[in-house]
Amino acid sequence: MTKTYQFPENFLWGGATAANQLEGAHLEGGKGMNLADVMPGGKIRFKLISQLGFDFEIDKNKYTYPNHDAIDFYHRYAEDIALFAEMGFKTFRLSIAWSRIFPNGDELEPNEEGLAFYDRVFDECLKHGMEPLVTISHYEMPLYLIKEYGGWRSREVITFFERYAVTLFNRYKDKVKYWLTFNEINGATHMPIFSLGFSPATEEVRLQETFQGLHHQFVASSLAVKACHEIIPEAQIGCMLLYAPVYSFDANPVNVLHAMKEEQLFNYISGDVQVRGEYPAFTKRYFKENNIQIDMQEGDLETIKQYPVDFISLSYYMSRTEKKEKTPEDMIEGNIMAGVKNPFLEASDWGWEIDPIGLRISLNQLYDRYRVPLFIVENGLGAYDTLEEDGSIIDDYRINYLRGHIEAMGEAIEDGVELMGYTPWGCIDLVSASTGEMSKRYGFIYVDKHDDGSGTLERKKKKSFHWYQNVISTNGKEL
Ligand code: BGP
Repeated sequence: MTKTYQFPENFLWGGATAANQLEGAHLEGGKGMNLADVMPGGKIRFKLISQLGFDFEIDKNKYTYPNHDAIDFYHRYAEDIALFAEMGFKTFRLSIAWSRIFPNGDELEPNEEGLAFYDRVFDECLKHGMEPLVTISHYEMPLYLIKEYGGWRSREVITFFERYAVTLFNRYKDKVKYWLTFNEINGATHMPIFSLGFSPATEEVRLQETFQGLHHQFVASSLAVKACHEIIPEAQIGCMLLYAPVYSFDANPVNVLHAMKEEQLFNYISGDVQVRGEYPAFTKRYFKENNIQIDMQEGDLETIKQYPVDFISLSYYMSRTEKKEKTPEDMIEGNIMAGVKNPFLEASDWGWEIDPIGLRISLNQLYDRYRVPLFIVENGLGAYDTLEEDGSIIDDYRINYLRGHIEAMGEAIEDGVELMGYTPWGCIDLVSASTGEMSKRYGFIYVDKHDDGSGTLERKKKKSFHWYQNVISTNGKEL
């Protein structure tokens, strides 16, 4: 007999997206250009994400820019939200494009047309009984802030971000009760350009500049938490971590220690600062040994201490395996967070190792360390889908992936973890962040749009649409 799992009565089932990956209409409604608008699609994208010294001075005629049109959610949001409602979503995670609200980023007054757009989107969600879960910043910093201020290198950006966040809280205080500050904030060490809006010029300055930029974001995030609690006392605001537990390749203590250090660096600095309100003890030695001197202003550490987040949200796609001495042949290819190949795991077509047990481990680790509620706001399988002649899409591989991860969540809840909800990534097919292409699909809803820009944009329900609908209506009892 298959086991059934007990999810809390008010569990927030839903799906997740980000503005730059689905809205399109990149120059409509008074929106300014942002980071995603200048990130080309295709193989070059993957290179640029992790490359040092990326300055956007590339030959623009050589590339495509799929984020410009994306899947046109800007005009089709009502149809899409109705489909989410049909699946039974209790919540819908989306982000606000900063440059729709402040086109350059440093203006004093917001763009009314941008604010009005999200009013319409939130009203549509609420009409269907769906709670909006809003990421304030998801890889879409206004380009002007990047070019004129150097992105999060600059301390001044804290003020602009705070103004932006306060504007959102005031405007949407009656509509939005769940907020997230920075998407995958800890990803900055692997994908600086996405998270920080700049990429350090050389290896020598990489760590110094990355942690300085992160420090600015930590302060900005705390100020957003403060403002959120003041303006919307009943709201909850969380941080967002890119979480991948780090396994040692074997039982050699040298490798175990190495994996532990990677785990500390990648998984715990951002969590400790935003939840415990302090830099973890190990950073003292790490910063010293790596010549990192964070320029802090008086009051920064107090601000961080005083305004921790209410909950932790995380993306979970894979685990990572590490050993101290490795050769290129040891590595798993295609993954942004390079690690060595784990012989026990299968990988997706993009080299992301599939590991549902790793999710249970992650949830236990996070809950043990922080004791605040957790929310999985991204998880899923990027895959090539085939549109059959009769118009159907039989995505059993996606169903199997999600089933395994939902079972792991059920186990973690039995372990004692407090889990608020689950919003699988890309609930409707959208532009991939790492490839900038459409062919890496995550959705329950297929969108007729292709890597070369062609397609009717028609939406079609995949097999997983009906499967997930049943998961939600049985509150996770039928998987
Ligand atoms: C996360 C990002 C998302 C998203 C997802 C899947 O890192 O927060 O924006 O795209 O990963 O990644 P990809 O689109 O590269 O498959």
